Amino acid sequence: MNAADSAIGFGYFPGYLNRHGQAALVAELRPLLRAAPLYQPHMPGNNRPFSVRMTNLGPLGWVSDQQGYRYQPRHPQTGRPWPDVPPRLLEIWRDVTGYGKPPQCCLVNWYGHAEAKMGLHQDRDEADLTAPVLSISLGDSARFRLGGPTRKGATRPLKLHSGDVLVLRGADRLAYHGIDKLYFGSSTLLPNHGRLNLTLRRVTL
Ligand code: MD3
Ligand code: FE
Repeated sequence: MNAADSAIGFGYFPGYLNRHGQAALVAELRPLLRAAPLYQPHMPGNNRPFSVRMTNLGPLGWVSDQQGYRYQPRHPQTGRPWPDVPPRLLEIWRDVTGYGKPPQCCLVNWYGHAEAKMGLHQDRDEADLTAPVLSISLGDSARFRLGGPTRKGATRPLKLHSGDVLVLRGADRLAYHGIDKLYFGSSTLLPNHGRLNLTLRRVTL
């Protein structure tokens, strides 16, 4: 499937990956998550821990700590460069976004317990806000909320299932969004349940 024609707004590709594709991707991710372990980030300012654990792939990883949000080339705990983005993910990026340049960051979010969520926020730590953002859901289903350009506006719920792909571009690139509910145990993809979300982004111009 090629989605380059949906040049603006948000694209939703339910079931983009079938069960086999999902399992193959998880198998590819396992050794990368051993090399760059999931860790618990903290909020800038109040230093509260995220309920989601994170790691990254690619030349630049998104991190959050008491100093702020930023992209950096190394894992904050191991000090090693992030593992490469696997070719299969670069292929999905090309296929779905049609964007000319490859992603520089694959943020891996791990929702490992029933209460894990992500509050309403914008993704705007990237210098290149014209590039699309692509998200892949694996494992348990979750309720995603997509709002508008301000925090106050109404939000639309969208239930994301394993294998679903979302692309945000154009005006929706700066839409407020979050995950307000995890349907823990709803998928059999991962042995101990939980949800993995992969978010691919361009960072620099
Ligand atoms: C809408 N992750 O990592 S992915 C994030 O499921 C993040 O873990 C959520 O929001 C998750 O920043 C949602 C869907 C998504 C990703 C990027 C977006 C939606 C977006 C960027 C702009 C607008
Ligand atoms: Fe986000």
